[in-house]
Amino acid sequence: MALPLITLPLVELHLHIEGTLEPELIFDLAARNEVTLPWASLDELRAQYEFADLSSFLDLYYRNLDVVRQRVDFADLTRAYLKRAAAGGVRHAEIFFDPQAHTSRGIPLAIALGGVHDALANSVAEFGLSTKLIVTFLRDRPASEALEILQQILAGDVSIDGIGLDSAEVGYPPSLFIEVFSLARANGLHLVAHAGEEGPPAYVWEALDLLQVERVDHGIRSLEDDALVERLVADRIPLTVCPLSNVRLRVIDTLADHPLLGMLERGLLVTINSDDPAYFGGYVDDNVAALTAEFALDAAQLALLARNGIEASFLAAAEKAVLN
Ligand code: ES4
Ligand code: ZN
Repeated sequence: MALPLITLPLVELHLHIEGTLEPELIFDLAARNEVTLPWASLDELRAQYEFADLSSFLDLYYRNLDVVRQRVDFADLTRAYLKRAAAGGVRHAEIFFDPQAHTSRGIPLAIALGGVHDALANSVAEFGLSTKLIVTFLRDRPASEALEILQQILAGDVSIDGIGLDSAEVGYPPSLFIEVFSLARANGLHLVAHAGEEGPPAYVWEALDLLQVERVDHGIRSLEDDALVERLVADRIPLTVCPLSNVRLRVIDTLADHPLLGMLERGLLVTINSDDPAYFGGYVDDNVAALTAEFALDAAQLALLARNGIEASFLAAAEKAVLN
């Protein structure tokens, strides 16, 4: 029997909850919290969404968060993502949350993390979408700060599933975070890191060898190093690839230049994800649709990508079996 032409995404593994803050919600939260925005209209805000590179995007991403202040704001932001993801066919999401994007502007950790947790706690009942929560540390801030926050989280009452590393990559190698990752590992947390997005293959090696990450976020520059590709294939280390992000952050020129097919041919365990969908022009289903149109992906390729997402998740084997 022929497979259905479009296999909807089941799993999303690379999604920054802060990157789901849509322009409309920015205006709503500004009104709720009596924040004066530098933009007179939605169109004026949307005109800012042209990025030269990762750092020009991160400037706007951190700046827009100024409107997210109360526990209910964090819950509303998270609930809006869950609703949209479920509508796009997502059944399980492993969500990144950046504590330092909030603590650094005076929002208590408990407010921010608590609000995200409030929404996640109801996600299965409300949206039929299971979740895991991965706390990501900003690699361009001191590792001592990350360590302190991890210690606070471990002592607190919101349980998390893993840690990761994100923000500006070049100049901030994984080796800076060995102690943070050791503590997380000792506490049974899953480990991931952004590496090989703008940074060199050497950072992917460090993430694997020094941090012992189980997945690499982005990782597309791994293709520059054959020995690294062999290692990733041999160990079945998943790469959480984000095609529309790669285009919008100018990691590649156009979607047609995306190395997805080559990555699959080389046997890499590639998954498709949205990264920061409010900024990069689409949610995970939009990423899959764009790839399908660009590369004429067939049902078998779509099914492989969906299966890869399930395999790469941190779900238990029995939970994976339900999705497969
Ligand atoms: C990010 Cl695309 C990307 N890369 C690194 N850090 C990030 N934080 C949010 N989106
Ligand atoms: Zn990311």
